[in-house]
Amino acid sequence: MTEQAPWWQAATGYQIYPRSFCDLNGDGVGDLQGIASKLDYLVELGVDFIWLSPVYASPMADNGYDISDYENIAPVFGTRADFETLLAQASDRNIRIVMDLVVNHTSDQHRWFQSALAGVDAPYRDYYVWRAPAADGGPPNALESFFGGPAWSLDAASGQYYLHLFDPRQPDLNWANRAMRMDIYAMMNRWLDQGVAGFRMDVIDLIGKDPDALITADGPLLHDYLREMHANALDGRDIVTVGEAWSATPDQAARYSGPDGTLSMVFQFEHVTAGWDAVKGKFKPKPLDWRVIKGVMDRWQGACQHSGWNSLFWSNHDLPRAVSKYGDDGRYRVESAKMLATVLHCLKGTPYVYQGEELGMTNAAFTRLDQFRDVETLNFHAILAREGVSEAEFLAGANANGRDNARTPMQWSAAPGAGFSDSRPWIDLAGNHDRINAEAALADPDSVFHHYRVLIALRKQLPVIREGHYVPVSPDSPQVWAYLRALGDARLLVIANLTSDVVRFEVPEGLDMQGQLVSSNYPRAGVAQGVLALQPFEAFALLEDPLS
Ligand code: TEU
Repeated sequence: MTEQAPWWQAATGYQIYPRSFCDLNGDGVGDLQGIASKLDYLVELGVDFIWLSPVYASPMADNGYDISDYENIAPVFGTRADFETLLAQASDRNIRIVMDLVVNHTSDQHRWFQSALAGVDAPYRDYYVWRAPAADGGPPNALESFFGGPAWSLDAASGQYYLHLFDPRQPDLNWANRAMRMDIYAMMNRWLDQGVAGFRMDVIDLIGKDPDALITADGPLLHDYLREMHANALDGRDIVTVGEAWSATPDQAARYSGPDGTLSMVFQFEHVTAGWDAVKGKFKPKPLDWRVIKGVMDRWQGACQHSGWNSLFWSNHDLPRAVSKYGDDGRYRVESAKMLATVLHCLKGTPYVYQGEELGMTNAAFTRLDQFRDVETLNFHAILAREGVSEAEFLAGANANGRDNARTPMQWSAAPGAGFSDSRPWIDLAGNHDRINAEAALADPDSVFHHYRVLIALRKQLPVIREGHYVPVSPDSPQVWAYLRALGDARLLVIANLTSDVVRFEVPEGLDMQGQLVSSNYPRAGVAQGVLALQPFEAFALLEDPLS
């Protein structure tokens, strides 16, 4: 890494969904003290920063992504003092904390919105997006919420509709209002001045929306606002920022994270939405097509080869568990979880490990609708049921792609409550912590955990991983993902069998390498020559570096 490279280009992030991580105060919901009690576990894993999903005051309509007070901590998670203790104890361990910035919308319980409800001339009224009804008295236009249904709700007192691209309890902020923007920047600075190491920016590509033109993502003023945010809160600080941008495409990468960009990187989701039914969306998932996924990754690696920076992730709190979605959560759970880790962590960019992914935690496979907690899932169940989707069909979709899959309690041990809580948890356990848990993983040198630990360390050790050129080797294969990373004389060849079959793969001319196996999930001699018989979900990384 050249000396001026920012710290986060050699770093690995770890996402914590606080309500599901560790409950120390016995209420069945994770808390800040619980997170602090697990910092040494994160030190062992080797991660460099935590992306902490929202812990601000919130009525929890969307589990904290509906903020009612940006300055204070939700009592269910603890106190401001608990946060400051966590920050200090993480810092003592060289772990930075990045907070979740949710500024596309607030909770409807935020004082700004409550004040705005007083009338059309109320203070803060213009901090939100209000429109007169359409001629027929209905919503102003056909904008739909991402959680289903209209994106407009009527405020009967004023006869106006307000915009909410998510739940009606999450009114969109009006980014055209300069005073609102300045209040947001001031809030950001207060958290950064306290030592927060940056922000993950919730649906940041929506803040430039033009609702009258039916434009939500990537709106005309998006990058104007981001430049203003950068100038007023981010510039000159040694922080990391990652914008959640579901609309982002490779050709936009440089606008976000290039030399004239405003963010360190974005979370793009083309590899996620490629698996959704074009009409019925995520609850009607399509069969996995690795050629599409590899194509997305190839394009993003190419787009950020020389400028801009990639985030790298399989899962987060909104997505199904990686091993269930992209691997095999049955017979080959361990092998496929390791394979997914290898192919992701040898790419160029900053990897993010979602809590439990390092254990190979799986989807929940709930059998009853009353086990689901997610507002998006429950909203869509009501909508799709009205459209005739059967309970069984919806359950299958929710168990395949629903957000609750990632929100089952972290599995710390084989104890009855998985070591997550001594009380009944807010959401059911996934039901397999007897064999999938951190305690067992730490004790097993061949566990998924230790495979992640080695990969995370490799990123710090090998410049070819941090900086190397990315060359796809098997772009057209539906079964194998092979790629080369090259930096100077150093080469890293990554070959992965994406299937549960034994697959024969012919190593292309010029890539028959002698070298050192730096990562593998099967015993294999350290060469890659001729035709290889790749075992189910076999993946390895072979380093050839005359200097090593
Ligand atoms: O998610 C944005 C978002 O669009 C996703 O919720 C997406 O619509 C859905 O998961 C697709 O299935 C962010 C947060 O990550 C999410 O948890 C919040 O619910 C949402 O914004 C609103 O803040």
